[in-house]
Amino acid sequence: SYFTKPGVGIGNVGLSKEDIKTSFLEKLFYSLGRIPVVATQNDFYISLALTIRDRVFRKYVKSLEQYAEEDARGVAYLSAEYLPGPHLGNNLLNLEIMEEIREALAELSLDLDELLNEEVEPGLGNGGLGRLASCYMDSLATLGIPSIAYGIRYEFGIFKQEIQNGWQVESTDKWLHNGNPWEVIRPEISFIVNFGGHTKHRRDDDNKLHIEWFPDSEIKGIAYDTPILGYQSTAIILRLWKAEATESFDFAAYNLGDYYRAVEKKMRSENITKVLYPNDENLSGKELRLKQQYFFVCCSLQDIIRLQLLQGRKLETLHEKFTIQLNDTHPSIAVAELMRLLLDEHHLEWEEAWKVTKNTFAYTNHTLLPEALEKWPVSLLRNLLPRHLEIIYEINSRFISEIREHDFTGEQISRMSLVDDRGEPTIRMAHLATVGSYKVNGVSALHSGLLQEQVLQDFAQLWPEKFTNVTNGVTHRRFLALSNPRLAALISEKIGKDWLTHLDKLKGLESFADEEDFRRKWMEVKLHNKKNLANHIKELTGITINPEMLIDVQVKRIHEYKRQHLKVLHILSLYLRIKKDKDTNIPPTAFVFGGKAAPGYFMAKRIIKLITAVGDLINNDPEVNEILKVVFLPNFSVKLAQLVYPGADLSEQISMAGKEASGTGNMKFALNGALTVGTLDGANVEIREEVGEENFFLFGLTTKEVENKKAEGYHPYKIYSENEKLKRVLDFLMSDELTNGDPELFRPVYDNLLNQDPYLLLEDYQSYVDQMENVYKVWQDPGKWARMSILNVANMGRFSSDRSIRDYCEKIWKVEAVKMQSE
Ligand code: 26Y
Repeated sequence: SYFTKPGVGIGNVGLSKEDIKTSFLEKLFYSLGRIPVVATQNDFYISLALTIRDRVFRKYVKSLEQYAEEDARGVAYLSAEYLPGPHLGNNLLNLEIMEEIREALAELSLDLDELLNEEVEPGLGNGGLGRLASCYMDSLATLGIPSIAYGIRYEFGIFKQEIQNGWQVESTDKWLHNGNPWEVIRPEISFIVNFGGHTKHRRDDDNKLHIEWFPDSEIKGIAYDTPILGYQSTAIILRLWKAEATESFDFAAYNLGDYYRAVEKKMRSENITKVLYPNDENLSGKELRLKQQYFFVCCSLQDIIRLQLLQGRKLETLHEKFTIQLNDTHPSIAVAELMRLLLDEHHLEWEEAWKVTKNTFAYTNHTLLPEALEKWPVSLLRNLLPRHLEIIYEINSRFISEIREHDFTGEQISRMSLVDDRGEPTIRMAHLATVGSYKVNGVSALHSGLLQEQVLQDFAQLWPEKFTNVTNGVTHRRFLALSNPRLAALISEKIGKDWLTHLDKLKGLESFADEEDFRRKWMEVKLHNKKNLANHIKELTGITINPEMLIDVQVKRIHEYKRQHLKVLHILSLYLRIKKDKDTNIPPTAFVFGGKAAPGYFMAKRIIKLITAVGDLINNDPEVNEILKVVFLPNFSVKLAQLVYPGADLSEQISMAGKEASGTGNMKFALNGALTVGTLDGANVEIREEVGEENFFLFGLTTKEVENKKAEGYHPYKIYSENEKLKRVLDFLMSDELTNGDPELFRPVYDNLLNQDPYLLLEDYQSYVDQMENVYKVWQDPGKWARMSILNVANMGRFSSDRSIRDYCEKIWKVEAVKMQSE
């Protein structure tokens, strides 16, 4: 081992307070050229980050050695999005040196919390899907699963959200502005990616067909590696690709002397990794987005092939050494690209190449929403990736011949085809991913069931054994141990620290749920976290909330199916009860919202304006603002999330049943002792099963009932006219008090709800309002609330991403953990 050679690879990377202090000052001096008296907080942060990165890399090299020694089978995770959150705190937690570092810094008159606050997080994703990928990296590393994660190094991540005059205003996220101490550029790991042009088919003397692609442009992808450390254990690499122009292309292709045009071309090719598309679950068929997808897939597959060949193995056995997980359809062009690489570059026969391909990939579906299912126009593919289009056609024609042999109707066959030619011909990427994979999974029990009954039902009939479920999970290390240290300490005091690696152990808390003293301590921790949240709310919005209030939170992307506006209707009903009915029976509540709207999503942006308008009205009305407060927290992020979940009493999970594939925020809230009010949607169903129905506030139609309601003809206007209280609330949306005399302001919301209401807000309204009354009844019994909160946490074991990753390993990947030998 490299580590056992005397004096080699060791360096000063000890974990003691003194070792760290020395390294930290050395980094400041030698890597930044600074001495403490002139250094900025950011200089100190960078020095600390570099100090810690050394320790993390040491763990990484060590794990790599072990994987190589065991010749282990491994996972490559392909995702267009990652939301890792701040690295520093998590790495300190996982190295178990938080307190030593705090002391070391204090001895240098520095404050760890201030340095932690300097970090700008990589916002390389939109929401749930990107955060899930990062939770899975945490668990892959912790469990010691040989793995590598690939993605795109967007120069600008998800936009920064500000609220101006109540509206969302977007600006660019310059996350690399102060440099990024966590990544290492790997100039030697770089690949060429081609685009455009045409193909030529020719037969050789043996009548063997040779196909050659003559692209008309090329771009280089360069690897940037960020180590992700697991708890007490190994590290894995997040490898993100940045696009650069190739030398040969930008200059040789142009007339000598035409320097500026050459440079312009160079800039254009570097555009590919400039910015993350800020749409989630809402398609915009942009050419650049397809270029991004192909770019990162092409680099990643070449890298995987490089690793396979480096180990002296043949490509015919690629699927034995690697499994490649597709995080939604965003990387699904990989199916065609792997075929191209095997056929055209490495000269395998079709049958052999197809066998390898379909035994290598597995596909996770994250949505049933038709508007989020990717379809690429054939014309676009023909221009950008002509060879891939040919391959897709060939896969399709062989697939269709195969299903013709089964009892499928003509209608089913055209439904299953990879090509949708009703209207402008498009390629259905979910079908490509399904045909090209050995396993397909949904992300909660309900969602996986619906996937097999709806979107992919014909495929499930054809290949029932291909379909499975892996319920999502979250890393309880970041979202409990790191972000809620007081609750973590209280838990460890009662049941020890095993829960950090075995979340099931939380079950041990159940027996303390009736202990008076434990309940008191539990609620003291919650109150402390609520004060902390209230302070941040004050700082970010200027709004004062009393920490004793019930803190009722909905944080997630803004989308009509998630029904933030249903929450607004409830708030308005309370407001009107206070103002009009002089009702004094409403417990003081702070309603907290957060989340971004896709910049082009009209309704979502209106909903933000609605929330802030209701907030302005309520927060400034002395008759109401002692009882109700409404806050919109701008720029929701992982960093903010870590502050919000610990301070929440109530978690809003109120999507229309059948629409939220899983949800993961629901798990993070419950893990921090918030109670849930929610529908039977996504993972809510399983959370309720685990915590017990008596510890969950359920309301609304079930998926089946939603289907029936829609089938029989849904008439929201009828509900409006028959429910007087609801009518009063809805009409208030058009009132001058709320709209300041602009009747158009919320008319789109009003009209939509009265006439279409595709997500059944009016249908579920009464049931929601009634269940909220029940919430208030329990809230007024603090002992009961505390008990329910403890029981929720005690039963969250199943929702650790460690369990999800173990499920993936067993049900899908057939990959095993590698045991680390101590140094
Ligand atoms: C195609 C493009 C417009 C697109 C871009 C991003 C489509 C979808 C997305 C992101 C989807 C997403 O975040 N889905 C969420 O995945 C979570 C993790 O599985 C689920 O918990 C959550 O219910 C689902 O909405």
